[in-house]
Amino acid sequence: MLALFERFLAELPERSDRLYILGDLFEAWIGDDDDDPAAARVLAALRRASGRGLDIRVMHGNRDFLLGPGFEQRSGTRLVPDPLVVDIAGEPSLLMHGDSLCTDDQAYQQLRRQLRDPDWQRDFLARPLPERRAMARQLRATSRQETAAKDEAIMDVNPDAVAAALRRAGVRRLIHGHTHRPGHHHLQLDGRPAERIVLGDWYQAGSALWCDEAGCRQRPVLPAG
Ligand code: LP5
Repeated sequence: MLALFERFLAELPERSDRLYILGDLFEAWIGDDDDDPAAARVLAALRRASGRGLDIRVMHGNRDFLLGPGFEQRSGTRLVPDPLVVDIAGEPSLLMHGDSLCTDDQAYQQLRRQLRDPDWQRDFLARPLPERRAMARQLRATSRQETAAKDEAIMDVNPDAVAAALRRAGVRRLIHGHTHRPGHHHLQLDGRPAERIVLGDWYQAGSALWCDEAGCRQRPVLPAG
């Protein structure tokens, strides 16, 4: 997938206005001093693409919420807040990672509150790199076990949370990832049409959402050959 992502960035058309990466770019980001070789390749690919003039914005995901200013410097990209409202070809659109919409997954929401606590983050980042790496590996393993046992339904977004987020932002289009359930959902919000677009993951193949005046379309990013 790393090579596929490198090629995807290298082949992005010059006329692309902007690329938004809506979180979980990394399997686990343990601090801006991370010296993982795979992460270094991702950073280098981002730097090359931004060096060509591509404007790349990155949002925190539940696995890389510790991306900070050091990451921005090393990648040539800019971090953006979650949620973020942007104008996409004239349509105000709400961009989110998506994890905060999974309100039925209470065990995760409790973990999220802990991990986003600035005091906890300061304490974690003060630990030596190998210790942080071991803790992250342990948490990923726990997460894999837990998600395998959880009811699928509670790991999806909650419809009321979606409606509330759209209303708060005052928009009718939401784009998010996180749930690994790519799709394009048409819904009614206060008697008017709205849409929720869910990005795919990059496990078996890649995928990207292309938006212009005609709307948004998901396109697979496939290995060459
Ligand atoms: O990521 P994914 O898709 O597998 O599952 C998520 C939720 N899991 C997570 C955890 C991440 O996978 C791991 C993040 C690594 C970050 C590295 C930097 C910080 C290292 C911190 C080291 C302590 O987000 C999963 C959701 C799922 O999405 C669907 O929404 O269900 O949530 C869980 O699995 C959480 C469990 O239900 C509860 C886990 C309790 C763990 C207790 C460990 C205590 C450590 C607390 C430290 C304050």
